[in-house]
Amino acid sequence: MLITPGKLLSQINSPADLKKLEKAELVQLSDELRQFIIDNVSVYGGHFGASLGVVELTVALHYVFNTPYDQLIWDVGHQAYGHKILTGRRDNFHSNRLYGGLSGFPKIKESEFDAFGVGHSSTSVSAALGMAVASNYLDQKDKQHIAVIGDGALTGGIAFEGLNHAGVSDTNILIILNDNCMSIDPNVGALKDYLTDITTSRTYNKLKDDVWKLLGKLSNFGKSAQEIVSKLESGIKTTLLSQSNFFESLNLRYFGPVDGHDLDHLVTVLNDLKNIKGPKILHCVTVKGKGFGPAEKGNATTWHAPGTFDKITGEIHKKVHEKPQPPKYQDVFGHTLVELAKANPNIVGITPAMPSGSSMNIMMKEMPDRAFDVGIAEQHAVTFSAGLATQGLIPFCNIYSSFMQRAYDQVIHDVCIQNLPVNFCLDRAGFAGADGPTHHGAYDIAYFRCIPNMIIAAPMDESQLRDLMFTAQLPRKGQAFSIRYPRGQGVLSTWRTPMEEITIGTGRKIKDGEELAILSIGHIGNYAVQACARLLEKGIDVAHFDMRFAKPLDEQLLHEIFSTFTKIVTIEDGCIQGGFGSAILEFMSDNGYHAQVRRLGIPDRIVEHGEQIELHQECGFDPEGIEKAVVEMLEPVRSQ
Ligand SMILES: Cc1ncc(C[n+]2csc(CCOP(=O)(O)OP(=O)(O)O)c2C)c(N)n1
Repeated sequence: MLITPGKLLSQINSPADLKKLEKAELVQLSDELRQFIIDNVSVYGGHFGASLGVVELTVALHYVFNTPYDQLIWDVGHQAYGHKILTGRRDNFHSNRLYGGLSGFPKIKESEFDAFGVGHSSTSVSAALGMAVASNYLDQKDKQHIAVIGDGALTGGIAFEGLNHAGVSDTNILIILNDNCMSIDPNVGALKDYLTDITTSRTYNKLKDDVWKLLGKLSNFGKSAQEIVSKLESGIKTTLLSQSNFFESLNLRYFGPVDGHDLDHLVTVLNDLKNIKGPKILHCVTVKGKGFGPAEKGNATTWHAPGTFDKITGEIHKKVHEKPQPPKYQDVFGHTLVELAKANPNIVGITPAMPSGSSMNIMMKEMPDRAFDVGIAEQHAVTFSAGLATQGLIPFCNIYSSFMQRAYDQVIHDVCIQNLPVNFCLDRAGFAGADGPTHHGAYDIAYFRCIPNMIIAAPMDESQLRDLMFTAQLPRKGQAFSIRYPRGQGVLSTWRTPMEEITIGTGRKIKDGEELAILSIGHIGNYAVQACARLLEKGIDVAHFDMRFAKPLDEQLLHEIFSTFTKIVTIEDGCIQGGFGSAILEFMSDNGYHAQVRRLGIPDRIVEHGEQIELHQECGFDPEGIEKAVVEMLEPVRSQ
């Protein structure tokens, strides 16, 4: 279904067209842009509230700055739909996040207007600063570099590292703080409180207003503008010694707060800031979901990425199923953690800014003093968990597989070297789906497998997830325990199964067979079950083992397997290089077995976005792909 853009928006094929509009027309354009986003997302799904919140900012930025020469970097990038639509991707926007379609995030190879690829948060300041330093070096001193970062993304450590460096740089960098008091869930931490304080402080804002009044006249001052700003600033600093500004103390000129929906004012302010050299920050206050009643007034977390909905009533479409559906893995995690925590007072939960996404919110609600949202701070989440473990607590630190990449050193240095029994639950392991390569949980088996003192497990169903979590909270000798599971539903119709211990490093036989053995790990093993059934219909009877652990491997079971089979297929929803299949190859080689091993999994290339099943098919490890691989391996034998 093609969505028709409004009258003005239909004329905008690039920011150059936007610049032809009168300033007075920009409000109408913003309304049309907002409506176009609503029309599209209500039908096709995707991120929503964040893009609506920056409509005016997006229009103003492209109106004032000379993109793509000026570099505009959106932090995380889930709010960049308006940017995509204004930069030549309007007519293709209905393909957003679909297989083969536009990416849901800015991406260098998608458009020259996407200055930097994003998806993981808090990178914009560092990237913009790198570009700004390069521009100085390349003598492009007129070039502007703008990072748009949310108050949520600002809680990430790398953002602070960027600010710290930016403050001592002589660069044309403008950081726009898009402050809507929300992360996906309500934002957390002392910085959030500080931002609220600074937004509501009367004294501070009165003085800042004075600066604004003068700034409006800056163009008349020419070169002396800089001097005037400096004077005013030092005046403010002296007056507000007791209430010093965090950003200014880092040597960043702080402007604002301004109303991020007042387009006219935004255009004026951005034009003024263009003339002020040096690193600076503009604090914009916006409303997530702005302009769409149900999102603006409703639950901002729900409207972060609501799925499809009725754009008139705001009713979110729910899929209707004839049969009861299996629960989502994340919910099984959330409920099971509470169940375990009720029985074991030492259990605590940690999430870096994903209470809803990981279902840690269930524990946060039931046991607020034992479950922590630490902000978008994966590194901190891991080391904080390590600290908790030193005192005998049993942390369950839930981090999406791809976000765990951020905390690799912390896992090695703070957890594994110190033999601390921290439990990691890695949600969204395997293909994330529509979020694409930045969010695929492809690497965790490989990157954890080489770390000593690390146990790596993956459940094939919800009941196993519970058993693994139960096992993980039992006393053990100082190893980390990683349990990975995918986005979406499990396979059982009920999740509240009785829990029992699984001996660490043991697999299980799912099915006997003759000619070949399939070795799977995790939920993807269910595809192997389907493939075995299809093969059986063709008269091919292969064995299937659910290995459950990639580390330690079930060596006893593997000895049996390699003594019986000379053809092995391994399957994992993770990278082939260095992953579970590689572990099997190592076992084979180390023990002097000779078998033909075919490894199925995520290949050594970047796999783009799409439905999970589409990506499994592309990579050849959907049930049909597995069947094909088995048939190919058996072919020479069978045709003899
Ligand atoms: C490293 C990392 N951790 C977690 C996320 C998941 N995530 C995506 S958007 C978001 C909230 C961002 O909040 P903010 O920057 O304030 O933007 P808003 O959505 O409020 O506009 C989070 C936690 C991520 N993208 N990257």
